[in-house]
Amino acid sequence: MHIHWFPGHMTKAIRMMREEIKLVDSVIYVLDARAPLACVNEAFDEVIGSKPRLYVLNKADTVSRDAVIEWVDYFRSRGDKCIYSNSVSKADAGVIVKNLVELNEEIIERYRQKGVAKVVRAMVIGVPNTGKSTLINSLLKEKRALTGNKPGVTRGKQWVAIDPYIELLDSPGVLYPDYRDQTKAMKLALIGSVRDEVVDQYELALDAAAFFIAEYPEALGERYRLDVVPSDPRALIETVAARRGIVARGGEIDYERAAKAFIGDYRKGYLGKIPLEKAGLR
Ligand SMILES: Nc1nc2c(ncn2[C@@H]2O[C@H](COP(=O)(O)OP(=O)(O)O)[C@@H](O)[C@H]2O)c(=O)[nH]1
Ligand SMILES: [Mg+2]
Repeated sequence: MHIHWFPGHMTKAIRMMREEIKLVDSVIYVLDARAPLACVNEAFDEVIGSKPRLYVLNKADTVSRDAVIEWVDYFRSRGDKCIYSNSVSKADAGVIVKNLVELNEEIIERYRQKGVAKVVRAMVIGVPNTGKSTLINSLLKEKRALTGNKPGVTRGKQWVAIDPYIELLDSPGVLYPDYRDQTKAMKLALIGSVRDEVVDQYELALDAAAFFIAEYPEALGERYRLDVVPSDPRALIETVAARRGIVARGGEIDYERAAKAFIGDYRKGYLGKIPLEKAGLR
């Protein structure tokens, strides 16, 4: 598979971020818990500079508790602040707010000494589809931020006050320009951070199949009721097609549809809580 995708609006988005970062005290850096390192956009480091950042491993419900805790430990061992969240539920909202306040403790205290209650402003950043808007929504009493399961739903500036003293700035997802690392690109495509329209779905399914055959054959065996899991990615896609009755006119296998079904199975969690990256084992 080969993905080359860095459309102009992504470059523009980075430029916009450089301006908007000036308006905030800190950053909430949202990563997909299934592939946290693939979600790291090196271009963000320069944008964030020395502003305090809180990493949030979002979609924590899509991997095992152990896997997400290992990632939290990994980031903390680097000296970074890191928590995890399932933003679809509101269960982790309290932890996020508490950590955001802690992240800004110094500046809050500085203002307090001057007798001023500081309004903390944070920018929520991350590659597309990591759940930035959903996370902001989860902190709100009422739904307001726009969300969608497609990269690029968030456009323009969106300030959201979650209480009188905390304001969050949503941002459009920005992908990094570096597609030399095609493994990273494959993971980003699988978690929906690269638009499906620009990725060959069959090629993506083959890469994903090769990965799952090597790392999680039991999960495949269970999902598709197989005594023997094919060692060949193409054969696995054919098995998926057979199990789902996916045939084109004339009785041929519809590879494109089978590929999409397979990718969909992963995204919907039907293959199980499978991380694409494990801390310490990448
Ligand atoms: N399972 C799960 N899905 C989530 C979570 N957070 C967001 N999503 C889903 O991920 C998709 C993208 O979310 P969105 O907030 O639009 O992502 P954004 O592009 O980063 O703003 C939506 O379908 C959300 O419902 C989460 O914690 N767990
Ligand atoms: Mg969004």
